[in-house]
This record gives sequence, C-alpha cells and structure tokens, in this order.
Amino acid sequence: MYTQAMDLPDPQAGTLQAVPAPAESALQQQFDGKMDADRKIEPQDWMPDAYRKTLVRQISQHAHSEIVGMQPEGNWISRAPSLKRKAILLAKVQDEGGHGLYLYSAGETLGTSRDQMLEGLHSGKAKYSSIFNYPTLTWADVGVIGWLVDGAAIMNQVPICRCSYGPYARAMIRICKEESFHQRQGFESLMVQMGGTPAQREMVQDAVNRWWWPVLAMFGPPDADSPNSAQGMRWGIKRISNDELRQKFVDATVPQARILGVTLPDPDLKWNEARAQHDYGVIDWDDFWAVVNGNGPCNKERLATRVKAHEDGQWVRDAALAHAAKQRARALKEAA
Ligand code: BYC
Repeated sequence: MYTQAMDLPDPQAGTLQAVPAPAESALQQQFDGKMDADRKIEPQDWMPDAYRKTLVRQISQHAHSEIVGMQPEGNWISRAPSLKRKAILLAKVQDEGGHGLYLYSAGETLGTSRDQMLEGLHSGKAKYSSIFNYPTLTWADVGVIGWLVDGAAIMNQVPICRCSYGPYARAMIRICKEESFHQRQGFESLMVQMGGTPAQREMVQDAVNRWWWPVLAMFGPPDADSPNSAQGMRWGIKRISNDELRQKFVDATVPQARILGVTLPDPDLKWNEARAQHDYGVIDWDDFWAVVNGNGPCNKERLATRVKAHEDGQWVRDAALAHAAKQRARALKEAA
C-alpha cells in the first residue's frame, strides 16, 4: 500500500511487467517481527492501518490535552502573587504549548494534518484529558496542578519514551524533562504555602481535596474496562497498564503528602504490608465518564476558549503564509 511498483522489462515475454510489491502478509510479518524484537517503527515504514489510526488518536489527544491544559493555569498568570511566581508560571504554560507543538508534529508524520487534528478537537469529536475540565479556584490550585497533575503526567509519560513509534517516543523525552521541572515547581510552591498562615495551609488542603480523585481518574479506566489496552500493549504503545501506573503514582505520592503536611482525602488509603503497596478507595467512574463525555464543570468553557483562540490567531497564520509566498517568489526571481 505504501510502496511503489517499478516497471521492468520481462526478458521472456519481451514486454513490460510490474515487479509486485511485497504482499500485505509479508509486510505484516516484518512489522510483527519488529514488534517482537522491540524495534522502532519510523514514518516511512509500512504499518497496519489500525496501528496508524491508534497512534493518531492517542498522539492527537495528547497534543490537545497539552494545549487545553494551558488554560486552567493560564488563568492565574495575571494574578500570580510575585514576579518570581509569575515568571515560573509563564514558562510552564509556554512549555505546555511547546509540548502540543512537538506532539502535533509527531502526529503529522503519520499522514494526518494539523488542521485535521484540530478540527477533531474543535468539533468535540476528539478527546483531551478529563483533568483540564476542573476549575482553578485559588492560587493553591496552581501548585497542586504542578505537584499532582504533572506528577501523574510524568508517571504516565515516562514509559511512552520507550513507545514503538519513533517520533512519539523521541518527542516524549524532552516533554518528560520539562514535566519534571513542572512537578518540582508545584511542590516547592506548596511547601512555601504550607509554611505560611493557617488560612494558606487550609487553601492548600482544600485544593488537594478537590484535585486528588480527578487526578487518580486521569490514568484512564480500570484495566478490565479499558478497551484499547490489550492492543496498545501488544503494539508497544502502552508499556504499563492504567491500574499499574495509578498504583505507582499513589505509592510515590503518599510520602510526598506527608512531607508537605497535607492529608489525602481518602479514608481507605493505607499501606498494605502483604502487597507492599497502598490500598486506596473506590474512584467515581460515573463522574469520570460524565467529564470525558463533555459534562464536566468546565468542558464548554475550555472548548469555547480554545476555538476562540484559534479563530483569533487566523491573521497570524495568514501572515505567515503570505510571508512564505513572498519569499518563494523572491527566490524564484533571483534564480531566474
Ligand atoms: N481523559 O482504553 P483506554 C499533561 C479515554 S497532558 C479523557 O484506557 P488508552 C499536562 C481513552 O482515550 C496529559 N479520556 O485508552 C498538560 C479512550 O477513549 P477513545 C495527557 C480518557 O488510549 C498541561 C477511553 O477513555 N496525557 O500532562 O489505551 C498541564 C478508554 O480508555 C482518559 C496523555 O494524553 C482521560 N483521563 O489509554 C499539565 C498521555 N483516560 O480514545 C499537564 C498519552 C482514558 O478510545 N495517552 N480516556 O475514544 C495515554 O497514555 C493513553 O491514551 C491513556 C488512555 C492512558 C490516557
């Protein structure tokens, strides 16, 4: 399908004959061999349509999450409590925009244009992470997003650095380094707030109470209800399951909460000696699906803001195209 047959003379018949492209089954075998050997697939390699489609789905949803994820924290840039916090927050939000751009570029290598991917987001057909449909009510929410949301993102994204599709895996390496700075700045900001007044400490605890459960749901449905997991694992796109990542996140976060001096809002959260892991309470999956399906507290606002930003940026895209056309025309004139 992605090869070109060449016409060569057939000495026997004395006529031109097409050299047949390798049969789809042979290409599939080569692809399966690469999967078994844990080798990378690159854009020019043959790949099954379903693999391509799955990657476009996941990479574009990931990119959408990054750019929609700029909004909850972006709302606080003008209200950051100091110049230092404002500079850190500006850098972080800009990083998220950059992550979106690397990811859209990775998606484009699969033959889907950025416009097509954005159309999916703007029309509501494509998903983005559930977590960005919750409001940021106080300054403490910004710290908690860094600590918990970026912390969860790192847990989920480090394994994607080893994903089977080369451009996605390579994009994730830089993204994870930047996410690590994001998590640290959130934790540090909360440490400072927890050393402040009782009202500041209460503000942090309130933010933790509101974000904890949505963050746990961010890892996706339980493995038993995750329709894409088995195939994603077989294809080396997903390396660690939703439930395993969630568990690793809980185990890593409990000691951090202790250092901060906040309580994680789960009466069932306790160390299980036999499993050498924490037990935790039941996640409200009805709430998760309501948010994923467009009915969270901020879904409509997030999408409307995104569409407006895209429309407001039309003149920039037009200007860039006009400039490129002018440069091309000048180069042609000089070459003539
Ligand atoms: N929200 O079979 P499953 C960031 C969907 S950005 C919404 O387990 P899969 C950051 C899922 O898409 C963080 N939908 O799917 C940015 C599927 O529906 P479709 C974003 C969700 O793909 C700014 C259905 O549920 N990270 O860190 O095997 C500031 C069944 O799920 C969610 C990524 O995108 C959700 N939370 O696994 C701060 C990472 N969870 O598509 C921070 C890359 C599940 O079949 N993505 N769904 O209609 C992944 O690792 C995987 O796609 C997922 C889901 C683990 C998310």
